[in-house]
Amino acid sequence: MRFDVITMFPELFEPFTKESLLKRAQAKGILSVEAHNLRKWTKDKHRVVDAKPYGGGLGMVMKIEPIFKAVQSLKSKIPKSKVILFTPRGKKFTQQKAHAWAKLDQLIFICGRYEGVDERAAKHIADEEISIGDYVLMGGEVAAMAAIETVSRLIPGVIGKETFLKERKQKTGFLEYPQYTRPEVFRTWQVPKVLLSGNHKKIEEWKKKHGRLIGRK
Ligand code: 6GU
Repeated sequence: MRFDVITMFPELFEPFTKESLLKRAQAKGILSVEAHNLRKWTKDKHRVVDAKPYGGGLGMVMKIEPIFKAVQSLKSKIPKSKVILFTPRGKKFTQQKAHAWAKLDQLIFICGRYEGVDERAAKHIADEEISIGDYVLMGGEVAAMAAIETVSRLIPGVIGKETFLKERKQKTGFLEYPQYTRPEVFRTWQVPKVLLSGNHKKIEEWKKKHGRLIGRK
C-alpha cells in the first residue's frame, strides 16, 4: 500500500510516519506513507493554495487547481487507487471502510482545512468524501492519520500475525474485553479472580460477558 497525503502541513506527518509499527512496515517495504506539500503544485510567487470564497463568507477556501495537479501527478500508473477527501461533512469512516481500502494499492488523501475546499474537488476529483466523526477538527490531517493507522494494521505483516489473523477470522467484528497484567493487586485494585483461575471455560465466558463488539464488517 502506498499512502500519498496532500496537505498544507506535511511536517505533521514526520513523527507520525516514524512511529514504530509504521516505520517497521515501511522498512520492510509493505507500505509507504508520503506527505506532500500542496504548495508544490502552485506556480505563483507566494505559492497560494487558498482564497476568499465566492459569494462571501468566513475564512478561506482551498483552491481547486493545486489539488487537481497534485492528484494528477500522484495518481500515475497505479491501478487500484482511490482519492479520498477528508472533510467534516464526509461519510463516516468505519472499520468496514478500512477493510475495503486495505485491498487497494494506493490511497491518495486530500486534507481539507476546516473552512472548506472548493466544492469541485468533492465533485470531480475525490472518489469519496470522508469524516472520522461528528466533531470539527482544524483540518483533515488528524483524520488522515487515523485512517492510515486503521488501514495499515489490516495489511498483512504490519501488526503481529496472531492478532491480525484473529481479527480477519471474525467477520462479524471482534470482542474487545478488559485486560489486566501484573501485579494482581495494585493499591486495593484487584484483577478479576476468574482470570487467575486457570479455568479456560470460565475465562472465555467472562471475556464474552465483558467484551464489547467492535470493528463489525
Ligand atoms: Cl475529515 N476534517 C475535519 N476538519 N474535521 C473533522 C473530520 C475531518 N472528521 C471529523 N471531523
